[in-house]
Amino acid sequence: TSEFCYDEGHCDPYSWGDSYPTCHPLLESHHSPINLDHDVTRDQALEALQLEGFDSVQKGQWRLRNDGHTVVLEVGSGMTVSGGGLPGTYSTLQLHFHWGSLATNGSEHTIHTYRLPMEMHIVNMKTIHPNLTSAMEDQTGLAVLAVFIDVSYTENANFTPITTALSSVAHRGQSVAIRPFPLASLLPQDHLGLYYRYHGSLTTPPCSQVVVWSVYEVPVHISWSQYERFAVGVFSTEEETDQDVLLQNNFRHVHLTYSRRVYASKD
Ligand code: 1SD
Ligand code: ZN
Repeated sequence: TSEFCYDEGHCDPYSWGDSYPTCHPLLESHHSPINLDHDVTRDQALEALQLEGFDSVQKGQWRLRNDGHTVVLEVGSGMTVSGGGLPGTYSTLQLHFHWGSLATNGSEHTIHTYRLPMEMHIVNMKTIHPNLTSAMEDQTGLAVLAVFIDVSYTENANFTPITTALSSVAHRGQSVAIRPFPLASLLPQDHLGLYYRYHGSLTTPPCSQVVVWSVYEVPVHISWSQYERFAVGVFSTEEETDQDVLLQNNFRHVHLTYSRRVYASKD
């Protein structure tokens, strides 16, 4: 696979399609992210997602890793997501982040065209699949939960296991062990029943159209100094390279919905 990036030029999101044909936003294709707007359909049947194992402390170690495109927290097995109209049970694989810079917001989805500072993605794979390759052949093989992150004055202690570890994964390829903590602590504390639902794609190459998206409407908050650890503390380059390049604005542009319906749960 060839390299992809977020910097303007040869490898930015608008040119991903040159190296990854499945990233081309063809007519009627189902790409992500999208702008979430007034034209959503209320679906009273969309109840809150069932998050199993999210409240407990899992055994073993987790791993935080800089892959050059984001910072990923690989969580062990033991957590599943189901209900909320999902076509099956999905097991949680990892979560990762999309952010901006000191001057720009960096969420992937937008609400009424407004971009928030950050977005967290919790990636889950349908349990009937033995591996990602198999899940990527299923139109609903992955379920990603998206959480907007806003910036406020107060530190969010629930995020400190991640934000304090970022300095250990400043460079691409670096990773560090993280002691498991309840994943529910990273979710909004209220209105977990309020989310948007639509069918879309991975927001990174190969942009596979295999994702059932659930985007929580209510954001979580972190402090400005926690945000800075992402925005000016993580590099897309390896440690030995002559020049460090900050990893910033690692979000894909929004796509048209075409004939897709976007649903909103009722809370
Ligand atoms: O960017 C991630 C990518 O790193 C990988 O986790 C993939 C799932 O295999 O998902 C995309 S995203 O669509 O969740 N941004
Ligand atoms: Zn993502």
